[in-house]
Amino acid sequence: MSLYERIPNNVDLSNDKRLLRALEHWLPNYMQWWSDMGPEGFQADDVYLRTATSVEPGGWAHFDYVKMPDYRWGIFLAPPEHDRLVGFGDHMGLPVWQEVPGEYRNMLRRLIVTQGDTEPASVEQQRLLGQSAPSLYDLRNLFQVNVEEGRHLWAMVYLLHSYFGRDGREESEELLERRSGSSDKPRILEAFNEPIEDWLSFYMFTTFTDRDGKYQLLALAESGFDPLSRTTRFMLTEEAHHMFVGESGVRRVVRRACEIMRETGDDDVRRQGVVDLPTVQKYINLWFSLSLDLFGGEVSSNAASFFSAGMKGRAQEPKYADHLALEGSYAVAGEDIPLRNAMNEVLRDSYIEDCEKCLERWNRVITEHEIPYQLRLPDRRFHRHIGAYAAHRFDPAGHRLTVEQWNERRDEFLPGEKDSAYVRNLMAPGIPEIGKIAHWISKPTTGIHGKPFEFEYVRREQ
Ligand code: BYC
Ligand code: FE
Ligand code: FE
Repeated sequence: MSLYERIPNNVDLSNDKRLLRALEHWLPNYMQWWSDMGPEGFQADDVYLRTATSVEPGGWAHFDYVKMPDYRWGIFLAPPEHDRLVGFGDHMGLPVWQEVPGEYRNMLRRLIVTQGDTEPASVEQQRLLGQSAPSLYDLRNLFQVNVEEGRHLWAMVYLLHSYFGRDGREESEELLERRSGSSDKPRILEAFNEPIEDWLSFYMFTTFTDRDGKYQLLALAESGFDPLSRTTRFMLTEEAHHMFVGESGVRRVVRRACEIMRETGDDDVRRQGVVDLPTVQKYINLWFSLSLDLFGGEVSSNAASFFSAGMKGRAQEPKYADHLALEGSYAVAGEDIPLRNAMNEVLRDSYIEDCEKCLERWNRVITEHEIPYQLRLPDRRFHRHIGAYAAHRFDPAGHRLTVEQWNERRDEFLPGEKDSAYVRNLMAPGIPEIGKIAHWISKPTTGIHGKPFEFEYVRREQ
């Protein structure tokens, strides 16, 4: 079997000479990148992973032990929709594009590269976490997320290779050259240069930042460039698990804190070796605000151009009544902005609404334990670096602070050095033993793919 026959796909790869030639160059560099920047210390272990092998609803995933470097990263597009028409913007009602429209080439390339850049960035951010995993179940979930983000990079590289010629090949190489957190060649978007050094950050990232992924992918799934729409639609099926890992991870941390509070009656549960709820709140403040920045400026002519061109819509565009968005306005930072220019804010609003639901589910756990504490999302103005609120300081309730007040109170709102050190020490080293779990987190209610929690999700190399 040739290397290329091992790539699961539904794009007729074996007959696509152009794509094969491009991949021939790129694949060894990808493997080198994975070995340098992928999960550190576990590359020789057998991991119980799901692999996408088709796009059949319900039947696309295959579960088995695999060593991560042997993972079969594949190329999948959701099935075509017959006679699909552009659903919004200036070309509304015309047939969708199967090739890149010349006038929008740069715009599309930029959207695809920005999307693609986040995928390997997240793997880089998470590469040391394996060493402090609270259980084999969590370790496996981390690696599942990592290999799928790797596949999401493939999805964008497929588009670049197939539709953007030499530029696309160059961009694909650069996607492997930028590095999260590097001062030289950083990743494009800010949240993807932030370190993720402990599991609470990982669960927050997969809750809030992967959820930005969901909303950006939903917006791109509406694209009139059909190959982009079809790739992102399939990526969304994988994204659900990433957000599950995050939301259930935070919930288990919260549950454990509540249990220990009830059991010991100690209101300073750090003394009892778990994460106290005020610290959970600070991590929410950090990762929610970093993720809000990922939607771009509130008022954006880029966003208006993406929409007009029919390249990037709103999440679930068919839900809206007016797909031209030429009339009407949107209230942004106290001003009415022409709707097309407010598309980033419209998407951010859908996202915030979704995040609120997570918070409700976490708070339910606290309420069940009859503890008088509630977690909340900080105001959208809090700790922003992009857009209308970036120039000023705000507290989590959205009240304006002076720079002095902010400096003085920062560690009330965001994890400070002491908080991060506490969380890091609490979690290290990890507990990679069958059926065992760290003290600071509760067990998941179910295992993976019908297996019990006590399953050997990662078989350590002897
Ligand atoms: N950081 O008009 P503006 C995921 C730049 S996550 C740094 O306000 P625009 C995943 C912007 O580039 C989903 N720079 O924003 C999750 C522009 O630069 P120029 C990722 C930023 O262009 C977890 C300037 O500021 N996908 O998949 O409307 C794990 C003014 O821009 C940032 C996408 O993002 C920032 N946060 O929107 C793994 C979809 N924000 O023109 C994966 C593709 C803005 O002055 N990207 N800038 O040089 C887009 O749709 C848009 O590029 C953005 C920004 C929404 C990101
Ligand atoms: Fe992704
Ligand atoms: Fe993801």
